[in-house]
Amino acid sequence: PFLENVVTHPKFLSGEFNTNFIDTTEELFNFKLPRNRGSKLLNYIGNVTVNGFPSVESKSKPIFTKTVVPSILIPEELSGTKQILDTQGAEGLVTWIHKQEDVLLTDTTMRDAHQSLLATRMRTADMLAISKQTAAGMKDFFSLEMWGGATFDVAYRFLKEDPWKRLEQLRKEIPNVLFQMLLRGANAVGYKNYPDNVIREFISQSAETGIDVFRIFDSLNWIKSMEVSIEAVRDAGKVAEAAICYTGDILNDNRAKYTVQYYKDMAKELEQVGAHILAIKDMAGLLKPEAAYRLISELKDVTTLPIHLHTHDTSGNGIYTYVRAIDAGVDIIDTALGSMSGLTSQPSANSLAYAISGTERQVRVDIDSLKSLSDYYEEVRKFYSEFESGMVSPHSEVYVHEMPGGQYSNLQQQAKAVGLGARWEEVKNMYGRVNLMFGDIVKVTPSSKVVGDMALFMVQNDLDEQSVIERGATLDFPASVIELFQGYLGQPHGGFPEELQKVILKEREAITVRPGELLPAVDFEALRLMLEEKYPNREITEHDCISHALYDKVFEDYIAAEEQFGDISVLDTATFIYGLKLGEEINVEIEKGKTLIVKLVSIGEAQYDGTRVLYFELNGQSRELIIQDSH
Ligand code: 3PY
Ligand code: ZN
Repeated sequence: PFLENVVTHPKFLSGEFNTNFIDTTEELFNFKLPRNRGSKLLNYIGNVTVNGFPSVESKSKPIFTKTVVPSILIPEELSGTKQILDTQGAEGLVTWIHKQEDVLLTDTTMRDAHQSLLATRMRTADMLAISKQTAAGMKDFFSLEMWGGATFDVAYRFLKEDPWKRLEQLRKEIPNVLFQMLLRGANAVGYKNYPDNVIREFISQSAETGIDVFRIFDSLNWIKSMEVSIEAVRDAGKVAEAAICYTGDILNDNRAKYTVQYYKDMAKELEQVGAHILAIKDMAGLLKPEAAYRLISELKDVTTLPIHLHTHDTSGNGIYTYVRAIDAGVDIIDTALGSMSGLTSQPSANSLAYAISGTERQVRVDIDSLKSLSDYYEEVRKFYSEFESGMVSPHSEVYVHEMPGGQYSNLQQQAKAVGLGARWEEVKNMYGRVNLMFGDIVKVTPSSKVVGDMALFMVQNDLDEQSVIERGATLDFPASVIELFQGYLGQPHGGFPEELQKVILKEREAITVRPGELLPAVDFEALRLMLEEKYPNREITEHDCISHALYDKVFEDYIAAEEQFGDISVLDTATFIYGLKLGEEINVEIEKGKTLIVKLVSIGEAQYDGTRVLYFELNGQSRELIIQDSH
């Protein structure tokens, strides 16, 4: 740092210095910033080494193979669907989609795949490392779903990184393929309805920062809750992809609540309210192959919108479903890279490409690139193995419990956290029963979370359908359950079961209007002033304001972590999750050209006050750190 201070000093650069330049220039000895950053980083490493990472049980750091970024040729000029949207607008893009004979693909590796397999824990660094290769290797893809859903709050909450930065950084590296996000309509990227101006502001900033295609859904399929979002996306000049959430089984006459006609009516209405593309969002993977053929064929009769199909491979029937959807004329489908596919994630792009090769409709993939990209993620996935659900083969019982793929590993973490890890089978079973108690509702975030909360509550308290009603007056139902039955997430198809609603609400009133009509607008100017006052050392951005409006506590905890540890996104993932082993040395590039060499030398015995002394070497200098052991 000293030499650096010298050679970057204006006096040195100007050449106007003499032999006492060093002695008389005090600021050359000002190393505070890097030293401070180093200490913060050591503080994080020391903490995670001693206390572990939330919900990671393994005590010792496994040995990982170094990830290898594949050598995919990166052309100077890359042009793809992004350029079509940018030059021809959403309508132009839709016309282009209609002209394609091939089936178009959306890759979900950076969003739904890790949300569904790894409890959403994949860090930006692991995506960014392969972003240029992604731009080249997937240049013919329709889009990359890389944002939204649970990635937004998990980034702040557990990864201690800013989701907006992820979007900015990836956008810079991948200029050619449309970026797609999952937007929960009036629930944005959260678990509750927000005021309309928050939704508008969030969409406008997402569009500005790099999102092109917004897949908008409502967790109860209530179109009223989707309209503000659809309009805001259109206003931003982006693509409004409105989704029908698929539940039940259109081929089963005993599940008569959600029929083909129900979905057709919904499709027509979504077209009327301004959708550019129609998505079928099969979040749990319940759409059986022949049902897919029938549903898409019949939807094509009532709408001219391109159809984009999303499924999860939990049952193992995903590729079969896609093949039948392709037969029926589906326009776009969602896949993940091989090593991040299958089980609760999307079906594999690599497998699908082989499955349909030689048939009439093709997918435009460079199979060698897909293989290389997949190989990279095969190694990356191992860093996050502690967040895997333990599912190792297809689970056909998903047709019974109907749990969304994106919820599976997350609810399992939640069950562990409340001490129900060993009763996971019971929780899953209860999940299906709660759905029926609730009147067979659409289950997708956040309604799926409510069903999950109720299932955990019932298992924990040894309740069943009958005892909930009988003992209801004395039960403290989870807040999310009360809010659902109050109508704060909107209205389900067919209404709420009345008897249960009374039991849950007790004296509380329920609403039937759109919650957004009642919620007061957020005053963003006042919010900015409040944040500026609270964090005088931080330059408050528009992104900070909207994030605070969505998640005040999560955002403030993130800022606190950032103040305590600095920017920990620079750490490699193995160290981020497991800390350092005794004697281990790592290089951390804290910014371009600035590397810290960190070595853990010793960990002292726990003291009477629960602290331990850790010795590190930081760039060769000994550093002592006192860490509170919270075990
Ligand atoms: C989400 O909203 O996060 C989902 O993935 C729903 O399927
Ligand atoms: Zn999904």
